[in-house]
Amino acid sequence: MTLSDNAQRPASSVSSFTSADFFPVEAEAASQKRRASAEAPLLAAARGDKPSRRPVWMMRQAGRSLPEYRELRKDVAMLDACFKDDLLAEITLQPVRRHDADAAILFSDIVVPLKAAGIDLDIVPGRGPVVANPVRTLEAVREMPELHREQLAPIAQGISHVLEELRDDQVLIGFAGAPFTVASYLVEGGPSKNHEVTKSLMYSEPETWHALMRALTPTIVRFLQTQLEAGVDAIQLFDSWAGYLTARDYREFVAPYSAAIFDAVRPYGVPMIHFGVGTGELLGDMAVAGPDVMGVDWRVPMDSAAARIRAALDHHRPQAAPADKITALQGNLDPAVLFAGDAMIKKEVRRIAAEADSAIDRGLAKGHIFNLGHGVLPNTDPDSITRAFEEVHLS
Ligand code: 1CP
Repeated sequence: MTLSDNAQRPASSVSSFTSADFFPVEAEAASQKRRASAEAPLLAAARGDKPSRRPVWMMRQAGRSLPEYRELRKDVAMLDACFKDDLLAEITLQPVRRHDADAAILFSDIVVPLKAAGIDLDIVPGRGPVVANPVRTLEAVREMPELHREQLAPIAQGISHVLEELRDDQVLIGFAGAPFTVASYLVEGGPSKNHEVTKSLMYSEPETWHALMRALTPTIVRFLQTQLEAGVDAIQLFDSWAGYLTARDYREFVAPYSAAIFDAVRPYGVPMIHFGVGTGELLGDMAVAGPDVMGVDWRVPMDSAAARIRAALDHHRPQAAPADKITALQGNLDPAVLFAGDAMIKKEVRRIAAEADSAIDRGLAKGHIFNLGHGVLPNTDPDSITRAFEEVHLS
């Protein structure tokens, strides 16, 4: 099976992947590598048990704001750092040591599996991922290379270094970009404000769009499988830019592929988190795709988010047990609040904790993992981040 075989399948078979599209599932072997205790606060909160303290980590906690990160990266390009096992492990661990985080997020990027497969792209400082030859035709989709296990060997190696140092109450979160968000970089050729080239391809050439999504899905699953088999304790699927879509378009052009990814990864038995920016209108549909934990951006209060998720799952799974009609919640401090001083940080942490607890008490959510409502902003003072972590642990 090659990616071009995938791309040639008719668009009507959107979500019907076979096991041959992915690596063989090695769930047993993967579970032996994991070492976080089942009592780790993040795992307890994701399952719906009472954690020993409110777990917290921050998207983009690795890199960016930390002087020790800038020092390590001084002479190393971003993508080179992602493929050096020692370096990626050290960068992953820096924020955990500094802030007493309940989770490490693997230092990598959503374009790493594309780079590993041989697609010509770079991460340009101050800009983001830039693709040499944007993918906008069926021919270009068919030429996309397949991802092989050995191309990700340094990442698997880096994960085993991280696991050696984490405490057993701290989890390692692996991640991937969801097909829509990854496709947006491939189609636009780089970061985009409005995603107009991507949307125009979706609307005017749906066959090409579905072929691209079909081609990307196995690459993303394989990237996650590699991380899971190396021992990550949880995964997050970032659909950062899905909030640019209407719910109708999301359902038709995106959801089947994100759902196929959750289906493929579920046998590994780890918590699966889903997040996108500005996705208040999509929370229900994103939850229906199958995650255990829904990341909430800062624009929607946690209790409203929980009610939206619960309503969508109730509608979609009328016969399911009550516990399968809710998810855990992750979020949702506005990253800008970290610039606003200790009093405001404390006030907002308490408000968010109370809103999440109210949703849990009312049976609308399983648990709460504290996070930002998007990533740490580059100029954030690391001490403000530490204080926010302390405040969450007191809440
Ligand atoms: O030189 C540098 O330091 C580059 C900045 C940087 C960093 C630190 C980039 C370029 N990527 C990363 C690491 C990264 N990327 C992580 C690691 C760990 C952590 O979270 O602490 C993660 C999870 C990502 C994921 C990622 N990359 C996303 C999804 C999350 C999100 O923020 O929405 C996206 C959209 C990207 C693309 C990307 N990579 C880098 C940048 C600047 C961007 C965004 C560009 C844009 O605005 O479109």
